Amino acid sequence: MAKKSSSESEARKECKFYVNASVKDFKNSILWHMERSLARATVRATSRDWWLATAMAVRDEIMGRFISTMSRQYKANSKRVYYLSLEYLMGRLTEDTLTNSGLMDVAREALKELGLDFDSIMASEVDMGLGNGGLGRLAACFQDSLATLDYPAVGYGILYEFGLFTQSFEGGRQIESPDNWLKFGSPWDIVRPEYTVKVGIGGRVEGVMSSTGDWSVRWIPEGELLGVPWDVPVVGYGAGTVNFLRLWESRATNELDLNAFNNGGYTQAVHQKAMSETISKVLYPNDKTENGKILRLMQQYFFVTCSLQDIIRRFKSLNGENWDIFADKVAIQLNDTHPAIAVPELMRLLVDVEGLGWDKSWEICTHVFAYTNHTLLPEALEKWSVPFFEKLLPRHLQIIYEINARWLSYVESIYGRDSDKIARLSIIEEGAPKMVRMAYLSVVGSHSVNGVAELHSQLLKESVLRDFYQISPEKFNNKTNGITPRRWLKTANEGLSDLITKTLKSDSWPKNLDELKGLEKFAEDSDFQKKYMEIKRENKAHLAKIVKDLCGVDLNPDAIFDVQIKRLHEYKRQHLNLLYILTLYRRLLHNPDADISPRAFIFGAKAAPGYDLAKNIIWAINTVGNVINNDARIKGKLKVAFIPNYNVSLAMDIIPAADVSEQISTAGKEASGTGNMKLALNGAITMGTLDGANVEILEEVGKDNVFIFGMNVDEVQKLKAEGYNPWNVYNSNENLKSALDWLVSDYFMPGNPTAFEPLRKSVLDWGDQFMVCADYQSYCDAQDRLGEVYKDKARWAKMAILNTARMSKFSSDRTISEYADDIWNLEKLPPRE
Ligand code: CR6
Repeated sequence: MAKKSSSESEARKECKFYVNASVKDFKNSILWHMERSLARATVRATSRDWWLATAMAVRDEIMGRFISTMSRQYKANSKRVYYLSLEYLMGRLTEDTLTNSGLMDVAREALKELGLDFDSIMASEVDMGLGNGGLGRLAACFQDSLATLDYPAVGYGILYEFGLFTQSFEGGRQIESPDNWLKFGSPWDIVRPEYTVKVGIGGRVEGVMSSTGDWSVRWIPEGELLGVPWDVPVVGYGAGTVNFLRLWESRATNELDLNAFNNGGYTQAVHQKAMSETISKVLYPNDKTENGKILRLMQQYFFVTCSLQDIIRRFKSLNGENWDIFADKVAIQLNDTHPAIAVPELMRLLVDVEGLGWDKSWEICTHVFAYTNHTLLPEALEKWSVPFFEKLLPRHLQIIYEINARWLSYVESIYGRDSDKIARLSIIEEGAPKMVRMAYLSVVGSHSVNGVAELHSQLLKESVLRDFYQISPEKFNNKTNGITPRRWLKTANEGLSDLITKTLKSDSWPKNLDELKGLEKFAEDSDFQKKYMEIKRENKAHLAKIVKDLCGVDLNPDAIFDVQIKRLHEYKRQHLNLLYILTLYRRLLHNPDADISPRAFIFGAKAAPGYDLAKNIIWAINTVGNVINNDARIKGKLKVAFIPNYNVSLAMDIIPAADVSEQISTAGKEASGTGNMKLALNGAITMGTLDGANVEILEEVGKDNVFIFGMNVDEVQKLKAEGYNPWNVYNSNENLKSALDWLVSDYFMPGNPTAFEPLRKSVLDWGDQFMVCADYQSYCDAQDRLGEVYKDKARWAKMAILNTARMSKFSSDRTISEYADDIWNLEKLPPRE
């Protein structure tokens, strides 16, 4: 890109790009790949062919930067951070690479000269959806920031053959189908067979005597498989640094076990091979963790041992056996407890394989590891049964017991023989069966424990990890999540990006988001307001087309686009939103001329396939929506669209078009949220509870520029303690009663009035765990207020602009800088050119 430069303004900072290509060269490169890589005549080329050829052309441009980054980092022997995450929700890679390498305008022009429409060509790329939601997308944003800030980093994970399932609706109900994203390969994955590693599984532990008479322990695995690494380049903004994700694929050790084959065991040999290759087959589709599935534990161990072996190989190739400096060269961040098995695995590799003593190895571990917690929900705190461990990882179980014994004797040295305390702090939970508490293992094995927003980090210390905090308060810290402005503003919202660049007379804001503060002074400028809202309207019109296409629903771009996009979960309370929709609908039926601002309620959400209530909520929203959308009496003032198969690419179309951002979780339940940040950055006004990062969004934008409602954490806890009874609210609130009763009448589901009984029961008979009834009235009031405020166009525009202007705190560059300074002690290694 490297748009017009410093001449425009003294204040304007140069934003350097390290790759350059002319439109002509780029076009030739596309044509070259079309012929030589794809063996296609241009007249026959499909959109997918054009996308592939374009991806290959831009890939060519960044490969040099990729190699120079690796050799720079190798030569400097600098410390690196290794991010261990079971999920990466990358979305499409081509557009992002074009943005970050500065070739977006070049590629656009090149395709235009070839007579092609850039957007529809780019749409041929299948999303890389190797994650469930916020946690996986955060990992993706972090990779972008690490590279942009020139930090030496590798992201480790699994190359799932099937990403998060594809969602469709049949009669309004969710249907899942496999996401075979790799079916035709990906131009972004580069295989590195030379770094293949071996992974043991099962078996037994043996004591062995060394030649010097020392007694040691050895794990004799029963089976073995291979981890084959695939690298995905991660281009930083400006392409000064190109890091990579290294994703492991599981393979059988031998193509086929020839012995078994010769002995007539052909099917057994094939079966074994298939088993080994099952490990990296599919991403588990629960956004809060899966407990109890042995394959899941195998996935965790598989990617952890592959990654640690890779880290040790790299360390040794540069530093030999100088283990004293291991922690000066290596920082490992555990993204939730999913990679917690890394603690005993690194101990095993150091003690059993490298022959280091226990104490020395433990010191290394606790200097290297840091753990991020992403949720307080009890059902999401991972525990693995001891018998599982015994079967799958017998040596690791021993090591965990040893870690625990030492840890508990330390606890005893502080508190004496307080058996209650000891039971509470033990890594092993007593019971039948005994369980390994992975969060405790992570805390004990790490030097840093962080939450993902101020409130969440505070609650961690007060609740789930309270006992640990009392013993080691210095470990605990907060790192409020962030999002990359490259993808979530520059790429997703080109109209607004161009306006910002012109207004600030600077194109360096994607790398220095604080510059957006410069927009504040235009918040009341009517000319700027007009331009800003015109872009919003264009984005809404664009989304309306997509919605028409995918849902068959007509949305009016002048209506309020009220958006709730996130996983479907009771704590996120999509059903509270639905109750307001029902309330509004009822109001309109009573008075079709009521002066309300027309609203389009837009949802995007996948429910975990086994989560029945979440699916019931989807069905209810679709069913109610269908009735509302076809009711001529309300004159189109209300529309409901549930966009199927919500994913990163759809988010990039929805977010720039949103007026309202629904962040309505029960206070204390949403650790942070990151959609809230993306939406506010794009000028959507938050309708939210005082939960997660909403609290910090409020601090940044000011109370006049967000709608806050409902109980705060203290009030939630107080009401719970007093004995909350949702029936009391129901019986005393006519509107709530009517909405809930209406839902289970013949009106929405003729002949099947009990279809949504589970939803209704969950907020009444079953105790309303997430306090939907308790917050109902406050939510409706806030929504009504919002509808009134929207009528004042200038006021609304000012609010939206101030949201954009005041979001800089939530750049993932800020988050990553804090991790680097406070946790990893990591230095940047920028290119010298
Ligand atoms: N579901 C939190 O719920 C947070 C992200 C990223 C979550 C969400 O509030 O923003 O992590 N937690 O930190 C887990 O997945 C366990 C999420 O994505």
